Amino acid sequence: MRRRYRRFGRRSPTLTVKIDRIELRLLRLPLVHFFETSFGRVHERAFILVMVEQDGARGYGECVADENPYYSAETTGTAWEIISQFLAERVLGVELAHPGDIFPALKAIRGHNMAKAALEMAAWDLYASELGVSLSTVLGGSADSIVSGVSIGIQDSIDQLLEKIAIELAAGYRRIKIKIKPGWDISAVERVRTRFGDIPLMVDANAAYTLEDAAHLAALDAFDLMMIEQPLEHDAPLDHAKLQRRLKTPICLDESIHTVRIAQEAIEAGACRIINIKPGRMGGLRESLRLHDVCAERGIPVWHGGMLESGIGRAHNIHLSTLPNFSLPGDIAASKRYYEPDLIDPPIEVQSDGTIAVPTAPGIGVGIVADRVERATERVMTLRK
Ligand code: OSB
Ligand code: MG
Repeated sequence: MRRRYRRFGRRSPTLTVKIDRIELRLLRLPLVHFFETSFGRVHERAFILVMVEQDGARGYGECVADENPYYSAETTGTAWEIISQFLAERVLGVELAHPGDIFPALKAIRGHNMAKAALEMAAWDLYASELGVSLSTVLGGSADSIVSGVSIGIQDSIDQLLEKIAIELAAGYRRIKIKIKPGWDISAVERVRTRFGDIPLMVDANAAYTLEDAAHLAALDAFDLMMIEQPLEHDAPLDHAKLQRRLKTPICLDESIHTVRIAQEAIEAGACRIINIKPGRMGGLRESLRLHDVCAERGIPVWHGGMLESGIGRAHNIHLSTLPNFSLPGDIAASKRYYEPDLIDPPIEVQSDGTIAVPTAPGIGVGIVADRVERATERVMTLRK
């Protein structure tokens, strides 16, 4: 029992979770700079903001599902439907001992992890706020700052990519990740290495290759990359294992990892040596903590991924990243790289040493600017028991 408490966060003997109101908002924010992956280019981000209320206290969670089902099958539309039609009734007015009990309470609903995560994470924020401690404390993390890297999308030219990298290195970021796809891979990496030497560098293919590209991908071994993230399709753990046997460069999985069990099987099969944790992909913070622990036990380092979150989702990510096996820099960068202004004030900033300070105020510990949220809102729904 003790062990369970430690694994799923700090518990209060008196405080319980009993949500009496849920508010969903569909928001849309323009991106400061377009973001291009192997799925295509985006100039704005639509997402659902979930607010949960308990006796007047509030907690917030950001749903990372996008408008389009490209990175994952979930969308803003499916998440809205699943939260309002299936998840809300399983938590509204239901007394649970801890926010870590929400994910199991939603077990009847298969998948839809991003929808589940947004609701669950809002409840964690509320719980930590009510305890008067930061979310990282409730999660069991101890770091007071986290190490930040950047994810740089595909650009119009390699010269532009090099300029962006120069700017981010000057800002202090401790790891550069570039997106790759067929036709924008080996020569881009080669030019980055030629210009910037042995900077901490990795690539993310967002599932753009197949095992038939193994020989081509093996050419990346010459560049001493920290890892190659999700080279093959999301449903191909055994192909990743075959590819890993042909590569020196460690494979990191992102899109493939939706459950702790899939992660265990992927690790056992040799499909990856590193895992990227995104709580949206896992169904929330409880499952992210479990994945973190399973990876730690098996000697698999993890790092925190990003989904172009606003400062609200970003704050959650910072708190989760304080756990000890987050030993590689995450895709958690300053607000101003994404939104100007962000939904929070003060914004999240990166120090010149490439670190981000963990907010110390209760809950996620950031100030949400109500009128910015209001102005970005396209649709609102309130759910009560
Ligand atoms: O694959 O990690 C990814 C953004 C949206 C969807 C998928 C991914 C990403 C990023 C951006 O790489 C990370 C960030 O800066 O938020
Ligand atoms: Mg990725």
